[in-house]
Amino acid sequence: MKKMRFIIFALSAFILTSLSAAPTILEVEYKDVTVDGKTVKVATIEQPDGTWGYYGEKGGEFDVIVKNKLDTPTVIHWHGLILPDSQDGVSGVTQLNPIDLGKEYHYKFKLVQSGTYWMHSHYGMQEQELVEAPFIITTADDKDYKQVVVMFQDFSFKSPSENLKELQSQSPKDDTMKIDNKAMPGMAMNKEEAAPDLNDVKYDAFLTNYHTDDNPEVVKVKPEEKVKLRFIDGSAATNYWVTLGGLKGQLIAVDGQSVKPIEVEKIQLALGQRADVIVTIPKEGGTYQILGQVEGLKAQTGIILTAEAKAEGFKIETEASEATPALNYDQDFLLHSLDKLLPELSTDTVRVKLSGDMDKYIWKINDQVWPDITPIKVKQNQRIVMIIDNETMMSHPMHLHGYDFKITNINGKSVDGPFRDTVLVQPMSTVIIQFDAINAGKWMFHCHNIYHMAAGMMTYIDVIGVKEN
Ligand SMILES: [Cu+2]
Repeated sequence: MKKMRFIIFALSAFILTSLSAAPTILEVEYKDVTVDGKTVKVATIEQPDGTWGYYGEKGGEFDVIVKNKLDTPTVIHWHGLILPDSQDGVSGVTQLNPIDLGKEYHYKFKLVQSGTYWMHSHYGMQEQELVEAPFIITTADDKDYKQVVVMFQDFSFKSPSENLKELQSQSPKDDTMKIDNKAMPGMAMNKEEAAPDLNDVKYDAFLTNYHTDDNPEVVKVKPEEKVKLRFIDGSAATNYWVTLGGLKGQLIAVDGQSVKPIEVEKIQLALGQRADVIVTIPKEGGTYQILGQVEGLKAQTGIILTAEAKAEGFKIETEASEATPALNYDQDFLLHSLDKLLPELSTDTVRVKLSGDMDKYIWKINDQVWPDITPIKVKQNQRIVMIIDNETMMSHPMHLHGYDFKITNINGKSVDGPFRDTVLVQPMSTVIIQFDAINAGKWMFHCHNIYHMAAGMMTYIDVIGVKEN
């Protein structure tokens, strides 16, 4: 009898664990969007029930099978996640091969963070083809808010390789041209005479959550409801100014990391970055356009929040009345992290120079061009102080895999800045970031502008494991 009871117990335990252990499926697949009356194929990452991306809880296990339903290989990177480098999804560096067409790959790691992250292809220039989705990790507090993801995307009818070819052929062919033309990207010149250079690619549209301005996503809200807007810049080469339709919001986190809340009506969001903003819908209800306006242009995209009963017929103007200025460092000066770096570590300083060769549209880190690089080697369990010098006329959203880093100095000014995984390094400027190199492994460090990355601006940091006694 005892034996029988044990068998039943063992069986039910087995059934329970196998139930809870069923991996989530994420399918990388094609999807249609209609832009200017033309319907074209882009890509997305969805669960079989249509959920876009992944939603998990802090402390839970990320146990996911990625199925490639595209007609090309792919590999998916979990942007901003702290994980073993074997799970980081970078083919040729941490994952031997990409996921071939029709094949799948099993990723597994513990969710030690919470907040707004995202996932995207780290294969070729597939981000421009919108192989991307949100990756949201909630905590118990999140039940107090209506959760709304707002991912900005840039869209081109041309393939990313056609766009890159155009950029390469537009480059100045001789030095005279370089000196005469102040607008040439990437050129070093005097700070006084230089205007920053924005937007290499001329896009056909800007989308939010795959929606165009004439058919925006409409989210129903209630009067007095608290809404957590989870902004993600999932664009391939576009930075945004985000506005809240006249609402005042509390900016509570950037790149998934909590900051001391500040009141905002407008925020800056660079490529790859995220921002969590809480807004409260007024008592009288109303309709609010939550917009991202492209840096340096009038073009805008966004979603609609409405408390109206009849939620139809909304449109977003494709252009604002005025062009925005370039992004700047103001926001990073205002933001302060709630977390601290570890106090007890010895430090190691790493210098990173960002430069460009505009004759050939080549972008470099420490004069090296991916894949011909020697990795930056550091020892595990040290505080890494990374001094990033941008010697070009374009800003570069520099992204480090597997770590959050703290911004500690901007152009010589010490700051108690936020933790981030992507920092927009402004033209002709210097930023110091610091991180505790706790996790050994190979961690990509690159510009998140897909064209700069494809044109060489990528390397990796090899955090070399130290054996514990
Ligand atoms: Cu760049």
